[in-house]
Amino acid sequence: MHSTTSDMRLGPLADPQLFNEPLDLGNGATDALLGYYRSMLKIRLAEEVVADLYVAGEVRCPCHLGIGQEAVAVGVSSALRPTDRVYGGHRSHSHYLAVGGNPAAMIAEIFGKGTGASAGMGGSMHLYAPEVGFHGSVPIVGATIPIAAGAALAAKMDGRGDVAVAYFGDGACEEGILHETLNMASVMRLPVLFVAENNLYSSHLDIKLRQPLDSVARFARANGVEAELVDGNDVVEVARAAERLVRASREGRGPGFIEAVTFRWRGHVGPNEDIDVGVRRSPDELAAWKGRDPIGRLRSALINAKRVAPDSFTLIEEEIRTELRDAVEAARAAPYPPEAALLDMVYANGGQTS
Ligand SMILES: Cc1ncc(C[n+]2csc(CCOP(=O)(O)OP(=O)(O)O)c2C)c(N)n1
Repeated sequence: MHSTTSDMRLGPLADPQLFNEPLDLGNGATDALLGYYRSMLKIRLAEEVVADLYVAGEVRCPCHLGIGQEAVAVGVSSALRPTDRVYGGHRSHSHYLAVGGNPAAMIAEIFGKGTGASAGMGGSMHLYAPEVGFHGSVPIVGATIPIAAGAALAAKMDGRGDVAVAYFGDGACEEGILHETLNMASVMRLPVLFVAENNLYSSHLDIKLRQPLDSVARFARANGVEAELVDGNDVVEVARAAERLVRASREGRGPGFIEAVTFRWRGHVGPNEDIDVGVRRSPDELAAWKGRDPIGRLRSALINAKRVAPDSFTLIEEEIRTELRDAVEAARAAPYPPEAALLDMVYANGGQTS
């Protein structure tokens, strides 16, 4: 944890020259740490594949890549189980994959194929894998925050200790719905974890131009919701915070809020690094943030501590690349959904209007 309850600024966490060192692994089990590594690398490589497909003109679906932000979803997901109810937004490949969403279904969805996670009807911003606890992502910024609270109410009524999770960005914190939901979740002691990925930008606007203070955890504290400000590029730290807050929710102690400070390496949307269009994003800033690479920092720590032989990393990467290659081939070969099915998933009655 990097803050006290009175802090309202990110302070050193927003400085990309800091926190570049290998992670402090503490007494974390090597198997679990290697699991985080595998999961983060799968997300990274899957998004690189998507970016390449876009550049090649093979897919045309708008894709918001979260390359650089992988540790947030992987750390949070380490505290979750498949009966929990996770919701994302427009930049949710990592949220879907980290709970075990099938990469092949995600890639097929981006191709618009019938085998996709939403039967090819939604694309990158409408992922869905309820069998692993991912109950959907929606492109309307902030839209899934109250839905997660509703799912948390249902979980509370079910009484089995399940929790809901809402992922959103710092930009979504400027919408009234976050504040209304925090208030209600706090009053009703709902088992919901709010996860704000503060990547310092909303589209192309620096948070300093949008908010008087740059730490969004202040909104949680104003509503009596326990909040932790963490280095979002430190998967161990994110996992520790998630574990603590999720446990509290499961035990009936109400909602929690994680503010994970991170940075996306690519543009707001699309495959390019948008160093030229941001108000303040410069090549130097991006290069510095790449030095705070969540995957590289875990890998170095595991190697330095002699917990994992370097060969193991090669093997993991090969396995993931093979899985992704197969996923792309399957997506290419899959059929588009039939035109007659266009309205099947829009209305509860299958498109019948009378
Ligand atoms: C209600 C609504 N307003 C505006 C948009 C356009 N829009 C899409 S993403 C985005 C930026 C969101 O920023 P943030 O919440 O910080 O998430 P990030 O993109 O940084 O992951 C905006 C303004 C939208 N999709 N929905």
